[in-house]
Amino acid sequence: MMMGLGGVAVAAGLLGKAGLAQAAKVSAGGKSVLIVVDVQNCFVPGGSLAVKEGDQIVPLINKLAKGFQNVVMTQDWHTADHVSFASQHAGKKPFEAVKLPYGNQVLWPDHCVQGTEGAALVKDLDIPHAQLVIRKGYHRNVDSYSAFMEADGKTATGLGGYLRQRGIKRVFVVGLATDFCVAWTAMDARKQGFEAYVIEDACRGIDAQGSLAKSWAAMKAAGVRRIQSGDLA
Ligand code: VGL
Ligand code: ZN
Repeated sequence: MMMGLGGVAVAAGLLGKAGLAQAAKVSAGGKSVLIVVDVQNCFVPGGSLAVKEGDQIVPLINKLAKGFQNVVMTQDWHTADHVSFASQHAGKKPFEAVKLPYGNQVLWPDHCVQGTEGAALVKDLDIPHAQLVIRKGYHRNVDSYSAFMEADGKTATGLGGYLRQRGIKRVFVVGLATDFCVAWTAMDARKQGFEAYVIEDACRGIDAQGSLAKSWAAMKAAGVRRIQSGDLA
């Protein structure tokens, strides 16, 4: 049978529906947690590392959170002289990369410095039942995009143990930025044996040099499920 572009589109559509039907069966029950990643002033318009439309996801996240008994929030929480800041590397500009002992590190504008207004959670975030706020990236010499594991790949934040001890099996991730902290958190959730879902429309990406598409490919390969908020039961 010949299959033109139209056929491919239909097949893709069917696949999309199958994924949707499966996802719709997945509810945010007691064994699930919503992880709200880095919805902080620095990452929304007006902030030092602003993610385009980063503020627009806040009402949706508030609404989604009402459907979860278990909610964890994260805060990027750097020292003022953090190694991920371009300002700490002579001659380097934000969005360039350097090699560090643990691997490649993209350099960023100064952001989310411990105790500053920029590091505070966005004030319109309205999730009073959130149970844990996990801070990450507080070691001067190591970044931590993931809420589970620092960028050295061996220093745990403790979140995996916390979730396991509470009987959590399924992790839903929303927030900022899709291609960095959301992606790394979701992939590490898989590595630690959790089911992982990223709710795409409740995230926004930085998309530096194709990083958004790359991150979705990496997440797919890691077994992370890409869903939309409307796919939730
Ligand atoms: C993030 C870059 C640097 C994030 C944090 O939250 O995605 N991105 N620090
Ligand atoms: Zn950071």
